[in-house]
Amino acid sequence: MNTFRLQFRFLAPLFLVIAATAYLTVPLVDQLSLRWTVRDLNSRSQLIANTISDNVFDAVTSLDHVRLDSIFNRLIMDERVLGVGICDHDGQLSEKTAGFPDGISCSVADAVAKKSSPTLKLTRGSVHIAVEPLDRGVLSLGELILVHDLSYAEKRGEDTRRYLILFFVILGSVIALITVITAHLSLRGWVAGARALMRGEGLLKPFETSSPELQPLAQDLRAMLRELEEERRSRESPQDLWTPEKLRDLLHADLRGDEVLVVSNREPYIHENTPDGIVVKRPASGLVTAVEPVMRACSGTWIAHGSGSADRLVVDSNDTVQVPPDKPSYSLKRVWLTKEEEEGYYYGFANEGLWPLCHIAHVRPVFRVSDWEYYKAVNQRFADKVIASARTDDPVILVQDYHFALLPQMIRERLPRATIITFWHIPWPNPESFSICPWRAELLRGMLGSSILGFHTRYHCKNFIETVDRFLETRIEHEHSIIRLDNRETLVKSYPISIHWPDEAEEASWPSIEDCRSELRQRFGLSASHQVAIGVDRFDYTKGILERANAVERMLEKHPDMIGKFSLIQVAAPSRSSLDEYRYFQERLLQRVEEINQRFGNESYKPFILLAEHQGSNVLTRYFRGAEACVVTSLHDGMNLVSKEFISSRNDLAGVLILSQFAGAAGELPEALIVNPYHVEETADALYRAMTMPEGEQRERMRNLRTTVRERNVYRWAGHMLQDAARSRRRERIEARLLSHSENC
Ligand code: GDG
Repeated sequence: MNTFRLQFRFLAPLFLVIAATAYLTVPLVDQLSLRWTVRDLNSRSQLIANTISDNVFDAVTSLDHVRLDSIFNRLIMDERVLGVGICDHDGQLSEKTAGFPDGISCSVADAVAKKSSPTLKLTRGSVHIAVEPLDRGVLSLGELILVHDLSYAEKRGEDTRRYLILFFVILGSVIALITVITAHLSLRGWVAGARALMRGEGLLKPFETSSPELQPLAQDLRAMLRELEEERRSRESPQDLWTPEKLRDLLHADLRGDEVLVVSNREPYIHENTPDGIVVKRPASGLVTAVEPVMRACSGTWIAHGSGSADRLVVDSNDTVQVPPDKPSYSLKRVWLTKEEEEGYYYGFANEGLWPLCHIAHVRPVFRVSDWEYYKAVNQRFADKVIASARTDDPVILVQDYHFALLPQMIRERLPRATIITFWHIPWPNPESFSICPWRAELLRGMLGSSILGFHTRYHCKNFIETVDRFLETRIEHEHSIIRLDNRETLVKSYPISIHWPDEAEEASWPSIEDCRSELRQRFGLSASHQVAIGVDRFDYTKGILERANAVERMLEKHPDMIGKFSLIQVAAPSRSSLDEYRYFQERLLQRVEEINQRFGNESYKPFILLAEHQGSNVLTRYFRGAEACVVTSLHDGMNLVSKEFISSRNDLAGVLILSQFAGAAGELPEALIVNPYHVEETADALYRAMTMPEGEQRERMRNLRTTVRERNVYRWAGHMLQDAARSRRRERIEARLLSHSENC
């Protein structure tokens, strides 16, 4: 509306000016054209007179009327010549042609011819009169009168006037049209500029469509925003730690209590039938460890595969159960899968295909068409469940991991206003490795249905962006890590995952370090001074457990004095054991462990103690606290939470972390002993160094490690993602408002 008012204010004076110009110009052009016509007729008349005067003279003097008529008749054959006549010395019209206008006498002709514009208005129209002397030498016969019809000139004037008016009307319309279009475009330009400004992007790029006049302003604002953001982040001092309360506040303030849904394959609580009745189990999963605190804070709905034998027995008619069992604070909605679906989608496509594809662990990915079909179908099933569970049309949906690469796009199609945050918990390979997957484009498109796509490290983000660049037609803003596909944008960003940092009450519930040490040693029949390193992993070939065993062997070779005094206790929680690769790996490890234990051990001593069973989380904490070191030698790992759990358990500031350079955590924890697990020598040396490290050095390293993990805890991980989601929602709301404003205009 405002635009129209603006345009009207500009157009009204414009039309007035054009009308006034037309009003002044038309008569002027009329006069000008008459003057040119008169001048033409003057010369024409003179030319005619000069041409015929001799002949006329001869005809008159010889009284040859026939000849005179013939000359005059030939003249009046010209349609513009109305008549020709001769005035004698007495001022009488002695000769005249037929059609000579009645009202023109010799005196009238003389009078008119003397005027600057020798024209005369008669009843039948205007005429031009020219009077030329008819003489030869000193002899004069009188004057030749030539009368030209001026009606054709009048008609031409009328035409000119009409064309002129038409010209002014067209000119006015064109100017008005240009004004309207320019006004609209410039408004849209400003709107686009404002939008880009709010996105904090685009305006600095010369090829962006935003209006140039906004660019300096945008630069200033962006710089200011960046400073504010940095200031805010730097203000994240230990006093301003991310806590469950802070996360809850964020959800209420920034997301205004918006609906939050989580989707993952693994459920956070598994109900199992046992001889003692139904028991609830917590799975050994980094993902569950990380996401559970978020759900506790926001009381949303978690949708996951119901895999427990008693899962169906405890749900309501909506397949939902309230959890945690001791203090229900959110809903767990279960999706049921058939054995075939689980095998195809989970074991097949996700774990035999995508898992080895994304981890550089030298295990070949297997891609079967049937698995792919199940993967698609199960993703669709979860999408349907999410859509059916959503109470609003713009929920915040947290999609977890490589089991659901297609889900974001499937949800997006039905809930276009949803904010979909997908977190990929495992590494992202380089484009060459990813190209192995026959359905690479479909997977990438599916993931780009997300509003935000999170990885643990910048390196994984870079790999993902390069992969998209290689295989899809998209627009990528490398500066801001934004990928645009089908008019939608996905922010690709790193959010290093972490753990819940224990509070004082939890720490107080832990047994003392001394108790943990002695309990651990007693359990495995070791002496009080026996040195122990601990490893805790799912029994997975990516975790480098075999390389760890090799390092133990090499360390004992190099330092025989350690034989009988050192053991590595390895917890290997069973995982995906039905898959061939996992079985082969487990068999190979058992064999290797057997060899090492035979070589260096005896009846009462084993240098490598393998516990291939799931342990309670409180047991793990005690093991961490009772060991001299924790060994993480993953061949490739998205982040690795075990390293952070070890650090959090060591409030005595003792203990050494040995950490693979190929775990995402290595980037955050440089005070660990960083090793290349493929380098047996280096890992063996690190083991020895850990066992011999002075207490002071352990303290220094551990203090820094603890500060890092405490500050960069899991609430910060979730908080940063949700803050970005809130920011994107605010931006979308403002954009929608601007769009509707510009459309109303
Ligand atoms: C994926 C990524 C990323 C292990 N054994 C037992 C047990 N666990 C717990 C650990 C830890 C979790 O499982 C394992 O987490 P990780 O991070 O080490 O590894 P993944 O399971 O492969 O997790 C990984 C993670 O997702 C999060 O994004 O860090 O890179 O691969 O919490 O303590 N827990 C219990 N008993 C066991 O026997 N209770």
